[in-house]
Amino acid sequence: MKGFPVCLLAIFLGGCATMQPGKPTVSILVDLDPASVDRTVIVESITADKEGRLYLPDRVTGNILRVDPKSPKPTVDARIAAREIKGKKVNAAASGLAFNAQGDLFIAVGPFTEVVRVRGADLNAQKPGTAQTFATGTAGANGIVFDRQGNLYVSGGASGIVYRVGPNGGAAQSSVQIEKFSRTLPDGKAQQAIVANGVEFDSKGNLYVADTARGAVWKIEMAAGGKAGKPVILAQSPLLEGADGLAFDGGGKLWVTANERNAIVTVTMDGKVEEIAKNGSKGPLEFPGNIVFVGNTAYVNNFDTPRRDNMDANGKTALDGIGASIAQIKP
Ligand SMILES: [Ca+2]
Ligand SMILES: [Ca+2]
Repeated sequence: MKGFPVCLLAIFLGGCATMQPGKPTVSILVDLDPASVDRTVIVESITADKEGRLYLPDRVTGNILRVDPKSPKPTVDARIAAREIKGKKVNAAASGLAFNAQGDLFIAVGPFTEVVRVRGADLNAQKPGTAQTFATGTAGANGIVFDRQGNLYVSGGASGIVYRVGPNGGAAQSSVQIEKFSRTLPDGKAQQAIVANGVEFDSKGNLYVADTARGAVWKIEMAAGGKAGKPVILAQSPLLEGADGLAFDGGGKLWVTANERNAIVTVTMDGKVEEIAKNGSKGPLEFPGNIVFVGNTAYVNNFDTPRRDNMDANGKTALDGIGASIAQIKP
C-alpha cells in the first residue's frame, strides 16, 4: 500500500506501473545444463542481437549458445576452437561478448590474449561458424563494448588497463588505466584483484568500468577523437562488491551484477547505489556474471562460481540451485 497515493496521482497523469516502487521479479528463463548443477556448462557473459536473441559463450566446449527468449531452447550457432599454446591444449574460456553495428559478434578470450570475431552470416545453428582472431595484445581480456564510432574497448582485469582497438581490429592500444587494488574476501583467504571488469558506454559516450575488487564503478569521460579522461569513481559501496557486468536501462540508470553477493544493484548518475535483488546460494541468481536489456526485461547469465554468497553450506561447492542458466528480471 506504500505506493498507493503516488499510484493514484499517476493514474491522473496517465501511467501507473512506472511510478510504482515495487521490486522487479527474478526468475529462470532456461537451465543451460538441465541434467546437471555442476558446471558442465560455464557461461561468464551474455549479450543480445538486434532481434533480442541472447548469446553466451560456453567455456567448457567453446560453443557460442543462442537462446531466443520466446522459445528458450539453446542452439549452438558458432564455435571458438581450442588452441595449442606452448605445447599445451588451451580452451577458449571466453568472457565478454558484443555485437558491432554490422551484426558481427566479438568475444573476449583471456587465455588467447585476443578478441575473436564471428561474422553475422556465420551465426547459424545448421552450420556453426568458427571464430577468427580480430584483436591481439589484450592480456586478461574480459569485458568488451563498442563506442559509437565502432572502436572496441576491452577491459584487462587485474592489470586495470582498458584497451582500445579500431574498427578493423589488429593490435590493441592501452586507453584507460584503473589503479590496481586487491581485496581479501570475507573468508579471509581469497583475493579479489580484478579492477577492470564489465565495460559500458552511456548515451553521451562516457565509459563506465566495473571494479570487482573495490566494489565500485568508474566513469571515464571520452573526448572527441577517443582520448580518455582521468577515471573517477562514480560509486563505491559494499553493495557493489563483486561488481561484474553493467547495462543501462531505458531510463538511464546503470544496472550492475554483484557476482560474489548473488545480487543485482543499480547506480544512478549521481552515484546512489540501490539493491534490486539478492538471494542465497539456491538462486535464482547464482554468481550473476553479466546483464543485458531487451526492452524492459533484463537477462543475466549465472556463472555459478563457488565463491562467497554462492557457496553451499559446506563452504566449498555451489551445487545447490540450478547451475549454468539465464535469469530474467521483469519490472
Ligand atoms: Ca542445471
Ligand atoms: Ca549453484
